[in-house]
Amino acid sequence: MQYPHIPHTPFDPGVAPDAGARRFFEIMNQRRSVRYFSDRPVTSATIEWCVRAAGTAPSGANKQPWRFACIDDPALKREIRIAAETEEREFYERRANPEWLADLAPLQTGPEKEFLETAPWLIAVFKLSRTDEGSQVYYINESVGIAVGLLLAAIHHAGLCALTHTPSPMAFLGRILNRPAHERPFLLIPVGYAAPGCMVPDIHRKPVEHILSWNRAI
Ligand code: IYR
Repeated sequence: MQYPHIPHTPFDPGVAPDAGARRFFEIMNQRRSVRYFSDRPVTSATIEWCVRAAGTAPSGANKQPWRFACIDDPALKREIRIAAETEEREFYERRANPEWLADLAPLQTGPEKEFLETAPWLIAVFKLSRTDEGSQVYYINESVGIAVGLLLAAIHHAGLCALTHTPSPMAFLGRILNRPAHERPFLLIPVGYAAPGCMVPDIHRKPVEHILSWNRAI
């Protein structure tokens, strides 16, 4: 059986590949996770374009096993904050082991999650354990992880900031947001502008030699 195929249209960056790749790196290298948000509004159209970009991600058998629940309702944000802080308190006081807490020390995180109310938008990312029609999905974490990477790139490209937040466990998200059982919480991403004077930890990215290996390991 023949399935329809269409000609591929290459994307033309208008510059040489190395210049294009470098330009993108230089934009992405300015991205930082932010924990202090301004309440400055962001339009729903902006959020929609970012989600559309996320939805261009490749996925196992093109099942697109993701859903992005976008929340700007203050009462809902408050409810999510309260539930997340309950989990976070448990994490910081009991669940996290000393090594984990030591690793988090430079980030100065804690159970208080004010950003869940201050940021104009929360994007709750869900992974689908089945399609909406009930059929199988494949490589779910890989697929949704790639989609979130594109989402973060789009948010950054729009001049906005985000935080990949992982209150754990996140079952409360499905409950509060009324999501069906085949949608499993993946990440909670506040989106908006950084607060004026926002500080970020002085942490650094690994040099390329530490993340890139050519051919075989020596
Ligand atoms: N979910 C907690 C703890 C936390 C864990 C990791 I790994 C981080 O990189 C940052 C935080 C919290 O959000 O505070």
